[in-house]
Parts: sequence; C-alpha cells; structure tokens
Amino acid sequence: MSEKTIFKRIIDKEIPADIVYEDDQCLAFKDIAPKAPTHVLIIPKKEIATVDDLTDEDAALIGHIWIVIRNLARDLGLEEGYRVIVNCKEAGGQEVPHLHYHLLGGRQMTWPPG
Ligand code: IU
Repeated sequence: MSEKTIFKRIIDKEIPADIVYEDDQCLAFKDIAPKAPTHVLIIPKKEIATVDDLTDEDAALIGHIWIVIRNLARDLGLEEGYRVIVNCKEAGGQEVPHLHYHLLGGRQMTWPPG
C-alpha cells in the first residue's frame, strides 16, 4: 500500500493544520508557506491525486468545492477579488499529490503567473 500524502494525514488529524472550514466532503486550511496575505488550501477528503485523476462521478464533489471556495472568499473578506489555482502534476508545479485548490487574496495578483 502506498504511503499517505501529507494532506491525507491532515484529513485524518494525524498532523495539525490551521483548519478554517470542514464538512463531510472537503477540508480547508491555511497554507504553511503563504504566498499572499490570505492563502488557503481547499482539498477533497476523497483521495484524488491530480485533476487528471478526476472521474465523471466526481462532478458533484468538484461543484461543491467551488461553492465552498466562494463562501470562504466571502467569509475571509476577499470581496475585492482573489485567485484560485490548481497545479496539475510536475510540469504544472504540483508538489503534493492530493488534489488541492489554492485560494489566494489580500494583495493585487499579477499575470502571467510564473
Ligand atoms: P502545490 O500546488 O502542490 O505546489 O502546493 C502545495 C502547497 O502545500 C504549497 O503551497 C505548500 O506551502 C503547502 N503545504 C502546506 O500547507 N502544508 C504542508 O505540510 C506541505 C505543503 I508539505
């Protein structure tokens, strides 16, 4: 059996995280190395490694995550705007192989990203 990812260990409460939201389908916690004044990671509790590993059955879950992101952005005071990023696999800059959405805000974002 493959080892748990660090995010699975956070879901299982084996290691601490600064959790800002949790329900039966997903978890949101502050990024340990924030790239903006607000930097929260939203992850499904289901173990999905990357965007490429999504199946048709995950459609409702992904829709739910977007609603959670919208609510979090509002609750965290990001009414001026924010950015949501999903890195996919190595060339996309993904380091942790558990699907996660970066919610970034509190400063002016620039384009294009690096
Ligand atoms: P990436 O898209 O896989 O590159 O993003 C992983 C993020 O997870 C990155 O921003 C890290 O700072 C963050 N992170 C974390 O919050 N807690 C951890 O224990 C580890 C990484 I490892």
